[in-house]
Amino acid sequence: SKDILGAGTAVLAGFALDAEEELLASLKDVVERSPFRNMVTPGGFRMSVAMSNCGPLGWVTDRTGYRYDQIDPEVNRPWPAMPRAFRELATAAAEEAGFPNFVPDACLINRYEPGARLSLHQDKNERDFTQPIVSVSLGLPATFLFGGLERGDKTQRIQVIHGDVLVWGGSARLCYHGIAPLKEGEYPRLGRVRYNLTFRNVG
Ligand code: MD3
Ligand code: FE
Repeated sequence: SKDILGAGTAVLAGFALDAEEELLASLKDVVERSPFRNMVTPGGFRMSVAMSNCGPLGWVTDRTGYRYDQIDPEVNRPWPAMPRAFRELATAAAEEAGFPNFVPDACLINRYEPGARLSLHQDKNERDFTQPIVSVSLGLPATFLFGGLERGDKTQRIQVIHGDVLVWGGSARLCYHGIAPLKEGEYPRLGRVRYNLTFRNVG
């Protein structure tokens, strides 16, 4: 299952399971300081996915556009430091996928409740597209939509579950992708929620 999406991508099933306790404790610490919020897109829509960030740079959107910012605009402070357990998991996963020099400087934390979705988009706010993106799924399962370089290209559907880590590099890096509306459900200990950690080198 490691290369089904093309060179530079990897599906690392269960890769986060050994670190799950530390990851969940660290996630709680981060969102105590920079709480989840539903941001507004440049077009004026409130996102159904609630977001926070940790690390030197955080992804934000508002009526003026998308950007990476050192400051959490909700609390007017820098984003919380990236927890060691987060950083170590991301670098280990990248290395496993063939990116031994990945140094994440941004971690976007997405929270999905049933019905929340992320429509098809490309990630183009980073400087160096040769750097991979590492994604960690926790909690409820989700259907990941993975398309091509054009919005209209046909999409593959990939199921991701708690503990899965996906690495997106190489030719997949600029492909359209999204998350189908989260199905109703309950994950032991976490409840009606999916979290996704997205690690990037933004530069
Ligand atoms: C494939 N988040 O935050 S992460 C995002 O599960 C985002 O919350 C999704 O897309 C989530 O931008 C998916 C995985 C991901 C991230 C970037 C990609 C997959 C990607 C870039 C290219 C191709
Ligand atoms: Fe994305």
